[in-house]
Amino acid sequence: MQFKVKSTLTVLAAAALLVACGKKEEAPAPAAAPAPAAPAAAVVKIGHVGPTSGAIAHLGKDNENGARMAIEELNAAGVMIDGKKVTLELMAEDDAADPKQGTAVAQKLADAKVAGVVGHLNSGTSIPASKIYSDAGIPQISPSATNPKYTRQGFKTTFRLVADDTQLGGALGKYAVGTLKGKSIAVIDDRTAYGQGVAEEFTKAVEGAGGKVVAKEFTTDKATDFNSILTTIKGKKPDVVFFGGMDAVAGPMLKQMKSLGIKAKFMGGDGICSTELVKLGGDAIADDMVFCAEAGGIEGEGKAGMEEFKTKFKAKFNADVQVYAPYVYDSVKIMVASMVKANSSDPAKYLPVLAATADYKGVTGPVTFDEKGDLKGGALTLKTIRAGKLETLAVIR
Ligand code: ABU
Repeated sequence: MQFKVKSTLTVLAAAALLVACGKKEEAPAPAAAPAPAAPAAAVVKIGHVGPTSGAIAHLGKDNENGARMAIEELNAAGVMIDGKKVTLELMAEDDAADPKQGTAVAQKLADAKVAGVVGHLNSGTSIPASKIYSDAGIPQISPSATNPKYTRQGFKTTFRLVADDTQLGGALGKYAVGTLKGKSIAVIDDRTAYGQGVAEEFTKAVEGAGGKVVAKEFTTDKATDFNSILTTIKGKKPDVVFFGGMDAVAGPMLKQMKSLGIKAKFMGGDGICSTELVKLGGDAIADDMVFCAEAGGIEGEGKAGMEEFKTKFKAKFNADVQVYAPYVYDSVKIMVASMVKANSSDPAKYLPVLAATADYKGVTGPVTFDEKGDLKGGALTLKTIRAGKLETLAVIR
């Protein structure tokens, strides 16, 4: 009522003023009340790091797409933290699989105050980066780094969603001797934290199972010519060649083995267990010649969820999953679930909740972290290539 009286008086005064000025115009409408300010959208930044340039860019992009898919799904569903709807923002960075670039990018993410980081893809980048995240108190989940050291540095911020090289090398070594009946085995590694580590674990397991390592050679993760080491190996007549390294090197190595007439079985860890290896190796890969293991595995009812993930991924990115996109997807979702449960995206507040993750139902299987931040009861999936496709042979626990 008070407002009405005031308005009426104001309008009359304005009309009188207009008459006095000799203008005949309608009285102006009362000014509209300002709209209430929309609450500022809370943005939670999540970092992802992988090599999206260089020889294994296909793996880095696969991982990054896993993060993108999780974040888009979470934003579409709506994430509420502390009574507010938050928008998750992906800060995707490229470390080119290079340890120096890895630490530079980790510092960039720490300076940007990301709430958490999923990555890096490689052990050689994840390990040095983990110190930077630990110093900044930022939780980090690697979906693919398998060198045991990564989670054995005493950092409370470091988590891993896959099995490690002790499991990978150990299982593959036993398989080489026990199932493939390898008697003389050659071992090559690429001198990276992953390649050298998994090759050492494989060697220990071969020798423990009574097999003989007849040659130990090394190359680099950037090499393309293996003629010299393969010629040395050929002279030792191995029935199995193990390579600790990634698919981008394994593909050309397989082609050169074929050119040199080396007929041995070829084995490797998760770094070669990709869709891309089939293309890179081409016709140098015969059926049941290549054996590798993914550092995770699902059985039974969980398989349907994984197939659904792969179908959605293909429809969205027009690409098949290489290896670790589902592990990245789960890592992002576990991190955000911890924020929601802690009712805070402040790393100091949600870190204890993340560490206490128990029986989270992911597309990669149930996730429980142990006291080091490792996956409890991690599985492996042993695979071979048949008719140009990766085929699962067994899930090993
Ligand atoms: N685990 C294979 C690829 C990543 C890494 O550990 O370097």
